[in-house]
Order: sequence, then structure tokens, then C-alpha cells
Amino acid sequence: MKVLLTGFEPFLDYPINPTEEVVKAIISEGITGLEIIPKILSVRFNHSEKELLKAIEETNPDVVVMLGLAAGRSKITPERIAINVKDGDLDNEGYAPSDESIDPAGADGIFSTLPIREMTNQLVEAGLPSVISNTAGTYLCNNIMYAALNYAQKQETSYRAGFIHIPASHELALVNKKLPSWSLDDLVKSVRICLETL
Ligand code: PCA
Repeated sequence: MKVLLTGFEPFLDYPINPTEEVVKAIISEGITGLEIIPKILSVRFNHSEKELLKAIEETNPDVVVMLGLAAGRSKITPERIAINVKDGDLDNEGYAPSDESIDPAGADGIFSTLPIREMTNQLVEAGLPSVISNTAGTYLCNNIMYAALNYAQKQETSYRAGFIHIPASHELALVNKKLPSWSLDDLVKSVRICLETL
């Protein structure tokens, strides 16, 4: 099974994005039975979606698993749904959309097609706190989750897709002192378990 695994570059007040480290670690360790293709996306409303869809076209994956930092969350949170909205803080090229649609002709919301319940169950069983999240926000993470699922619905030979938000790493929390954080080892272990449920 071919999996496209994405992370994001740093953004806003977060000089480190642990998703980059997690993707790197998963690639170097590998997971039996999965061919994992890494892709780090920029945090730019006018580019991230294009970068992702290009990677999907080039690699033709069976599954797209997207990772993002949810600074302030304290659990691993597979997202249930992406909504057709772009709204939020400045991105990395200084653009901040307000109440825009991602696809003006698209559905209001699209559900993840990953086994999110199985993922949270497996994580909790392994002693790693996890709950399903019912909102991926309206920033870049929601944007690329919506884009991947919207595009999947338009393909003949399609793929499954979904998004997992992860907490800050200790490394990031040492710089942004108010953030709850996890060890990088536990973040990597968690994403590995999520991928194994595929
Ligand atoms: N988290 C942001 C965008 C990039 C990232 O890692 C988000 O939750 O939208």
C-alpha cells in the first residue's frame, strides 16, 4: 500500500513544526507493508493546496495521511471533517483570508475517509491519549484536508485521505513556554500506530 505522508513547515509563532521531524523519523524507520512517500508542505493559502495535489498526481497514492501541529492541544486528534472555509491568521507570505470558500462549487463539509475510530482506539490501547476532533479549524490544515478529500471525490481511481493534528513537541514547548507538549518519540510512535491501522 502506497501512503503519501505530509507535514508542514513552521508558521506563525512556532519556529519548529514537529510534523517535519515526525515525517523524517517515520521515513527513516519505515513501516512494514507500507511504501511511505514524504512531503513537507508550505503554510501559504495560495500554494499549499497546489503542492499537495501535485504530489498526489505524481505519486498516485492509495492513502493520503496529512499531519499538522495543533499548538495547545494535549492529545493526538484525528480529524473527523474538513469544512469549505478559509479564514484565519496570516500565512507565511502575509495573506490572511476572511470567510472565503476553498471550492465555491464544493460541498460544505467532507468527512475523513481514514479509520479514525480505530486509530484513537489503538492509540489509547497503547497508552497514548487520543480523541477524535470534530474541527480542523479554518487555517491551512483544514484547507489541505478539504482539498485532498474534494479532489479524491473527483478521481476515477481514488484514494483514502484524512488529517491528524498532533500536539507540540518538548523542543517547541521550550521556546513557546505555555504549550502542552509530548516527546518526539511518543509523537512518532503515535503516527506509526495510526499508519499501522491502515
Ligand atoms: N498547523 C496549522 C497549519 C500548519 C500546521 O502544522 C493548522 O492547524 O492549520
